[in-house]
Amino acid sequence: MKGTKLVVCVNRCIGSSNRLISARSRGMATAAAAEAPRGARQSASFTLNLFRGQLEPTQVFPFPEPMSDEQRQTLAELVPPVEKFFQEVNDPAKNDADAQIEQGTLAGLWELGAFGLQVPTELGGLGLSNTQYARLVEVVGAHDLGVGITLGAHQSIGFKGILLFGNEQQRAHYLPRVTGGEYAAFCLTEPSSGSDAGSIKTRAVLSPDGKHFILNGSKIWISNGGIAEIMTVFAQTPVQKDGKTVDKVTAFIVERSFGGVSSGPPENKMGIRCSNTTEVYYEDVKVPVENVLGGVGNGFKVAMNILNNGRFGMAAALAGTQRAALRQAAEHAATRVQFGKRLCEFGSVQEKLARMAMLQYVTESLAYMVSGNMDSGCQDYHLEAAISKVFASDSAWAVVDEAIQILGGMGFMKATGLERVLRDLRIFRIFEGTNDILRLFVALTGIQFAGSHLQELMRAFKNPTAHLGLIFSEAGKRATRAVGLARGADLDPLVAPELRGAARELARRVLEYGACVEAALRKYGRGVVDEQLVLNRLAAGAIDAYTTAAVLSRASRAARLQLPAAAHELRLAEAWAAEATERLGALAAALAPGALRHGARLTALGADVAAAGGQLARSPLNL
Ligand code: MYA
Repeated sequence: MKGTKLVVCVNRCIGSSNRLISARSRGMATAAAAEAPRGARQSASFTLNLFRGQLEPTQVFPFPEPMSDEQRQTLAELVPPVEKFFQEVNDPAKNDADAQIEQGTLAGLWELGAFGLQVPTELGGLGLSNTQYARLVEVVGAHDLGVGITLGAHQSIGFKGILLFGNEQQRAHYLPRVTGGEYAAFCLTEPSSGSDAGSIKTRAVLSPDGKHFILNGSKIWISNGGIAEIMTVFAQTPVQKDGKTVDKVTAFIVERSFGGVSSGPPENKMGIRCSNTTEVYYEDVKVPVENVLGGVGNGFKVAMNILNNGRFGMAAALAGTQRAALRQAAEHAATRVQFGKRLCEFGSVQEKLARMAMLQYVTESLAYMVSGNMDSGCQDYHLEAAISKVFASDSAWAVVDEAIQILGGMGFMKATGLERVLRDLRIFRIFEGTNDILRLFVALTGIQFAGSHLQELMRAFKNPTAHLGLIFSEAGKRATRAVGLARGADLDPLVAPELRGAARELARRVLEYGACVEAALRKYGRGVVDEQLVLNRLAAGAIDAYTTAAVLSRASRAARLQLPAAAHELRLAEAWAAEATERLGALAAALAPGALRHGARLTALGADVAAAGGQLARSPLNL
């Protein structure tokens, strides 16, 4: 009976597309279900496996050490001049006030090679790995996020498609140019297409002679939009599918010099003011067919993979931002005297500093874990990269806000610089995939993965003699979980002795997490894609589990190598793990009917407010 019920719900659920929001999703789900792949996908991703209640340690333990001695040496030579440049040449306050970067600063950055960090040396770049790049980006993030976006929009997304998907000619033609002084931009977002990236309207149609695509449309909020000569542009193109002509997204390399490309004035923004953000218009732009990037009709995947590939950079930059803010707050707390004591002697200030240090430590651990995994050739890192972006941008906001709180009135003054950083930070929770969308993306992708494994189990039941191993292991897992005897994966050999308790707790919570996912699959079936409150809670759980594993791994490495701050790192990791696993322990209750009834109460209230166009309750004064 139990098995039958599971088959029904799994079949209902897993074939569904994980389209996130739009109404199109429901229509597409049926078609996708019919095409559901047979056989469950295997993955070494820590986060994907969480959704099956499985703690997969390979990408997390031991902490990645991807740099060769030579790479370490190169990095050691690069960091000091970049630090010096940002301390002595770049003026973040002036950049912010002028809403542009000083020409001398830009020239200096080109000179340093900062615009081509990961381009192979033979094509004019510095040829750095992701981990080396992360370290330099951390320096930029500690000093000037507006400059960071100019650099990042250029190389993290602007020409990244050419680096990742360009053919030999495209790479040879364009990469020397983007390292030699020509700016690049990534042009995806449109007035009616923000989070719903697949709904873009810009179109490109093949010319009658078949030599060009004729591109028409417009893009908004394009970083480097007014200065870029070379752009990765996404447009709908007609393609043949099952005998019909349908629109599919294609990526193009577009040069301003092709003609028909123009930009609006720089946007007047809350933060990252010195970075250039404009609209970009395309009017009958003739794009040579050779400039299709990644194949006609493959543009959506090209866009997603560029974004996946660059997200860890945001975590690295924001680890630097948090480190700098924490330093400022700690220095102030150590010197400012009130009520006859230094601020740092008050428990409430100590708690704030501790929390800020934990968030910075977690962010930094995520950045280097993802970059290290990518450098080791791992392909399945997109959920971890999304988590690193979400966690880093939420944490940086909290850390800089608390730094301002500790500095008090001083923190509110422009002279301290923190108000600028807070303004700069606000956009990080919005762009490169809003945190809200990325949380849904993590939850839905994970659920789909878990669903495919459950479906495989159900298939095994149809022919039990051929699949006894799978059936016994899964049945055993469920039975021990049901009677509370399951302990989860044994991480003892992988973590420092001081962290074994925390690691066992994590392993136990991961098992429970898998049970929560399975319960959601049983309860909602395919409808789970529309249960955003459930999805958000599952995403929060995945973030807690992954961040805990990351810090347990990093602190264990510190202990193993007897790093100077190892004892402190162990305590940071233990403290984070205690808080995060406690939240994980509360997940089942958060998904229980009572808690969800409260969620439903909130969604109903939200719908009322939206319908009324604001607060329904009048002022008690009724005036
Ligand atoms: S650039 C603009 C950023 N815009 C976005 O990020 C858009 C956000 N939207 C999306 O990501 C997608 O539309 C979502 C999917 C996720 C909502 N990896 O039906 P679907 C596959 C791989 O779910 P949708 C900016 O902000 C999926 O499996 N594959 O799609 C500049 C499916 O495949 P298949 C993925 O419901 C900021 C297919 O696609 C992914 O339409 C400047 C369709 O999926 C994925 N992630 O929505 C930053 N997602 O068909 C500067 C989906 O095979 C950089 N799929 O089943 C700063 C750097 C830091 C500083 C550096 C200093 C130097």
